[in-house]
Amino acid sequence: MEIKVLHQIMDWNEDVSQEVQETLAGHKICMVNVMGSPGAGKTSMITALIGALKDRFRIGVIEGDIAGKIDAERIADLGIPTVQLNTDGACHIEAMSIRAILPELPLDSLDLIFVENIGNLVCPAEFRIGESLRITLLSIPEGDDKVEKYPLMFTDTDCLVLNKYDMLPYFDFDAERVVANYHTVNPGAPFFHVNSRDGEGVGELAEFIAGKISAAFGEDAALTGDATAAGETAPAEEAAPADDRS
Ligand SMILES: Nc1nc2c(ncn2[C@@H]2O[C@H](COP(=O)(O)OP(=O)(O)OP(=O)(O)O)[C@@H](O)[C@H]2O)c(=O)[nH]1
Ligand SMILES: [Mg+2]
Repeated sequence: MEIKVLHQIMDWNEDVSQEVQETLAGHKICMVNVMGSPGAGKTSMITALIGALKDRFRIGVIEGDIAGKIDAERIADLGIPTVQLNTDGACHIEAMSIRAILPELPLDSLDLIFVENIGNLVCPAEFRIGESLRITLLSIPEGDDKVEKYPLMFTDTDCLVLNKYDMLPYFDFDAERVVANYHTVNPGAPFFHVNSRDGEGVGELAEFIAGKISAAFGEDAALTGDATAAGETAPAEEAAPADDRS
């Protein structure tokens, strides 16, 4: 007997993901799905990338957290249009939540949206949310065995950020092992050594993202207007919870 339920849910998410991607393409917006463990430095990296890219692209942020709006407040303090998405227990964001939340952002005034996914090395990799680009963070204190233990997170991504690289001298972390394992599951994929706290390595990562935007929307996708115009108007808002089906 065919078991259909999980298959239908996954297919449906893929359909909505496609719909979200088409909506964003219509607005010439690149959406970046930022994934990694709790505390890996996702918000810190997004903050650093905003600093590196805000003069070239109009940026918005969707902050995914199980509860609270601490991260959204951090980003909104930068003058960036920000929406907090609380999943109320779900361990990942699904495409339908992004579809529901997009109207809360000024889409006509944005070129780039960062989505901070729920801190988790498993579920977020399984659910496309309409993104054009996926970034997986692994921070040095988490250990150098994570690619072997959680391969999908490193297979189904467009780049790996080894964050908290400044911590390398203090941890028994073999970066070459990690990159070798990463390239086993994701041959030739780019990786970056980043310190999100002081900005080291963020410039290279920012150029990678800018290159992807240019490839998708052309060289003139870079900002021609006022980089901060969108950010001056929109406060952090709380949106409806994601469907709890983790
Ligand atoms: N030394 C160092 N600390 C960092 C770096 N990036 C982030 N941190 C610190 O790591 C802690 C967690 O950073 P966050 O950016 O909040 O991590 P997160 O992944 O957004 O965390 P959650 O949203 O809770 O999953 C904070 O104390 C940051 O200051 C880094 O590159 N180097
Ligand atoms: Mg965060």
